[in-house]
Amino acid sequence: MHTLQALIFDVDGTLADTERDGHRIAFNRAFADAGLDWQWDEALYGELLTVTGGKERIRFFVDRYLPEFAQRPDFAALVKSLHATKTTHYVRLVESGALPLRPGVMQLITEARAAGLRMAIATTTTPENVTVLLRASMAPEAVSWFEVIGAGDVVPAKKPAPDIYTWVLERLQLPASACLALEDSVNGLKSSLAAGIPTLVTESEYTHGQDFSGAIAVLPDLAETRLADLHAIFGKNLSST
Ligand code: XBP
Ligand code: MG
Repeated sequence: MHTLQALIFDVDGTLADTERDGHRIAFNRAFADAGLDWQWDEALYGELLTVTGGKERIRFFVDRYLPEFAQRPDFAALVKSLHATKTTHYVRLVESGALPLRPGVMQLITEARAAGLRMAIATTTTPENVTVLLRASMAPEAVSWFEVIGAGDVVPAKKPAPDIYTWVLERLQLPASACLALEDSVNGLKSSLAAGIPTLVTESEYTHGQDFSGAIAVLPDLAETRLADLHAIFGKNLSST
């Protein structure tokens, strides 16, 4: 039995709604730069979000809609280069202030810091995307608030695999049951639960209505959630298991 010792945050959809107006736009700009007429509209992007990771998402799109394109001898290099350009566009978008934090996030993080609660990040997105978002939306030094940042390709199997959460837990040197994960998607929830971490879900624009069975709470956002509420939700879950 543990008291709550660390919060582990997902990034995309949890800290900020980054997908529709951030990642999606950046992918489309990278396709245009490469002279490709691919356009991921909002609905199509929702479908492509079933696969986490940008390079993985491009491959999934091609396999599904343009399978002959994947036969090109330079396909692997093209995916890599498209993704690098996409990251440049995404970083620029975040730096322009296009992606604010979701309601309640900053207040909760401020409270957690004041209380000395440990904080970490577990995400499938590229490390650069995380640092730029923290700096632009929280504070120039916000990266240092998070003891461990697990991101991108540090583990080969992305969410819903548990690997990124397990990687973070090892570095925090904490048991899963002493942590609370904050997630927004079914892929993220599967990942944190498979690592054994109690998880609170805040639904995001693309994940609303997904099956969040196994979460200890599902909320529309963190607007009304203070640190005391998280401790209460966490404690209630302990006593019921
Ligand atoms: C986030 C993602 C990411 C971004 C793209 O999932 O799926 O892949 O869409 O990031 P989660 P990159 O919130 O579950 O971690 O292009 O940098 O891979
Ligand atoms: Mg997410």
